[in-house]
Amino acid sequence: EIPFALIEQGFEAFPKPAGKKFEYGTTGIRTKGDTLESTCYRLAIIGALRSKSLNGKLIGLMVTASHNPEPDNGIKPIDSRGEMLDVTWEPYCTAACNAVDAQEFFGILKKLIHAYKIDLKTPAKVIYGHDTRPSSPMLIKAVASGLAAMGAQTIDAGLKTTPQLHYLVHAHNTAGTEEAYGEPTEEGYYKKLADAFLKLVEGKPATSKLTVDCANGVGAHALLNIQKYIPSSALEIRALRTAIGTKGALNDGCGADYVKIGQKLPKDIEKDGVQQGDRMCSFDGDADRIVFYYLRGNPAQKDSFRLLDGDKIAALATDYISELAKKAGIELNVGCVQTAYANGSSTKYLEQRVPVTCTPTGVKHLHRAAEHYDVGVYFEANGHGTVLFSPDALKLLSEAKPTTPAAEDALIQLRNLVDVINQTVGDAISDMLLVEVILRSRQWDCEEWDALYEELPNKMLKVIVKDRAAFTTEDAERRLVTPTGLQAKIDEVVAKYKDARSFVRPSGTEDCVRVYAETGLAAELDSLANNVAKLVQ
Ligand code: 16G
Ligand code: ZN
Repeated sequence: EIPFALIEQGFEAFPKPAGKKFEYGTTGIRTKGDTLESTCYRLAIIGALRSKSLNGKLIGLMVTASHNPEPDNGIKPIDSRGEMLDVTWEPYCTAACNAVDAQEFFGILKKLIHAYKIDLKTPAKVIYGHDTRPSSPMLIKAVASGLAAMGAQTIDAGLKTTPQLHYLVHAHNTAGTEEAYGEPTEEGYYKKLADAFLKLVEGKPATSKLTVDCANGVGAHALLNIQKYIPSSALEIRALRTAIGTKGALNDGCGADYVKIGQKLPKDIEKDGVQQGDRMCSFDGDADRIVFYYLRGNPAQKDSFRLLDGDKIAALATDYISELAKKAGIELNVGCVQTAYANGSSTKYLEQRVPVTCTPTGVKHLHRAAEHYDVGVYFEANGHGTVLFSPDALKLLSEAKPTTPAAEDALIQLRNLVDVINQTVGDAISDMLLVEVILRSRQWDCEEWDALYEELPNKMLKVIVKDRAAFTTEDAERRLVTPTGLQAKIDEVVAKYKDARSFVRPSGTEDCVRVYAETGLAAELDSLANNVAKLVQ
């Protein structure tokens, strides 16, 4: 039986803001933090049911709004293998969060229980964590209350990066099995990554120091901690924007999103003595994204800023892994997954080397597509991504019997790469180490990496519209289906520019529509972007 009476108490204690409509978006439900208590309470109950439906496996609930402004927050359920929640559950989540009274809410729960044949006697087990936002403690209370009403067994993971919570879910559920992913603790996470990293860079001369912008978020905490396991002789890190406790600082003028969208340095970073050639990177607010950058040539010049985004990381990783596999004498089908935001030059570069798939925006889509390859490298241009090794690939790697020392060395590198890469989701800390390993191994700095290909000039605009739901897309978001006739008009505009590409899609995380534009001629970029944006308004 479902404890309706108990649930109803919390339902009334965490009332839904009148008139507010919630929607399960790209990564769960995300909006202003002070409107989310009812949602957190209700998703906790659904989370408990999800765990029951998976035979009592641990599932996760992460309270975060990633790169969004500090007053925003969100809640993201994590499935039992550390991946995003099964998409067929999303409509139930949306409906549950919008239910106007307890009766409607119970009706939705009953439907869910029926649809997934959930045995209510199965125990539920849920782990929850949060980032550094001021609204997090209040929302965590609502989560805990929902789980208590369901009698779920809980683990309060406290302050965590999003990828750490994904790691913990997967590590808990595989503990003691053949696929054990790692010790299911935060320390275990640091140890696993650090051990693999140290093995990978052993004997390779250290390059220059790495400057890290932690977005004044939880990434600062994780970076500080992993440095306990990675001595500065192995990786010298200069951590900036680490003010976790400072009100209003999170993602403000810093972080991966600020750098990527603005194609510029974090605000005022010159004052920290950043110099030409310094290798720098930025995390986002929950440390599941990373972009790198440096200043090339005269720092006073506007175009000296050079971004090495998710696309460049994908190119770097794809080449490296393909080479290692070849050296190790192992047949691995390495493939790459991108979204429409991937720079045209990166797609061209990758397509000359490996199969490339394009999916809609959002990790859940990329992740699933990457599972179709032996080694699936997936990165969004914004810096969210990872590399997945399939069970078959892992088997090949563990059983291979290399015949030469060079092949053996390559094989060992590949095995350690699997461990340094967070296999559950994109992870700024893990991706940072991956990039450092590859650069070290090639004895490259940013300039050599940057030279893989030259990006086409590109730009993203945010357009506020009356109803973003009126915008629907097809072909992995590259074309609009509705509003009717709009795509034809966009095509007409784009045709007027050389080597141009542009598309329009509704944001899955903000109330706006995004316009992406890319052209062969930098001087025409603003004109293209503005003309497409005009069509949308
Ligand atoms: C979320 C997604 C990110 C995506 C972004 C797009 C995850 C974990 N995060 O942050 O991958 O690029 O949304 O936002 O899936 P948008 O729909 O507002 O453009
Ligand atoms: Zn994020």
